[in-house]
Amino acid sequence: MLINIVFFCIYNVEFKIMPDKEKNNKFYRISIWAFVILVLAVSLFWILNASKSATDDKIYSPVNDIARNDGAFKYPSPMESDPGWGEALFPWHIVDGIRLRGNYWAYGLAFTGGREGYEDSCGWRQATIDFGEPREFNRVVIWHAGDHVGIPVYYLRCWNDRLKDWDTLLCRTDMSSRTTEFKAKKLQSIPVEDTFSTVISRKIQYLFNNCNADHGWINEFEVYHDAKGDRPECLEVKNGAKGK
Ligand SMILES: [Ca+2]
Repeated sequence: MLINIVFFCIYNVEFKIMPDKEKNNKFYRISIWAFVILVLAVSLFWILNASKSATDDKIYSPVNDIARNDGAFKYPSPMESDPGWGEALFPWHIVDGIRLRGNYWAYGLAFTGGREGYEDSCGWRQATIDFGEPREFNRVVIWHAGDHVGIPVYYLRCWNDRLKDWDTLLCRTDMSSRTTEFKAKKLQSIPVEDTFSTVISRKIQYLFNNCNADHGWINEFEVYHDAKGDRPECLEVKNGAKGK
């Protein structure tokens, strides 16, 4: 619009009274300046939007996510999780604090099996976070790669060090219906949130069965300890998960 106005003014004020050669030179100069202005405007728009995206907190896990590990520490560790499949076989990606795959196809932890029997028959699969020491927690948010939120049944379990076995925190069979709103938006990464009574444990495990489902693919595994009366509600409401 601005460029059009500039062209119009110059043409009407000066252009009509110039000789042909001077007109051509003027036209080329204006064209070059218009092109430069256009490039600068597009670049500025791109930079501003890139900057806005880079600072968008929704892309990253918050600092109170106790499972988050930027690679500087041995724990929390995701290495007890089942092996990944295909190109998305990186357990550390599920605790790196990045919720979205972005432009990287080979991102997150994808599991074997599933409806198509990738590399293995379908069945029970798990992702485990080992904190390295007992931690208090009462909420989990798992960010699933786009269309991998149709898992028919899953458990959240915590490690019981005294019994040397897993305690079941909850079992859910409604992941698909709870994520309808997110699926309709065709989001790259879809959160599934669960709340439960506060426990103290060294490990948390997401155990699921991928028969009659996509194979399962996690972008991020977040764990929180919300203080009483200080629980964020946005995801909880959207997912319809009231917890215990
Ligand atoms: Ca991640």
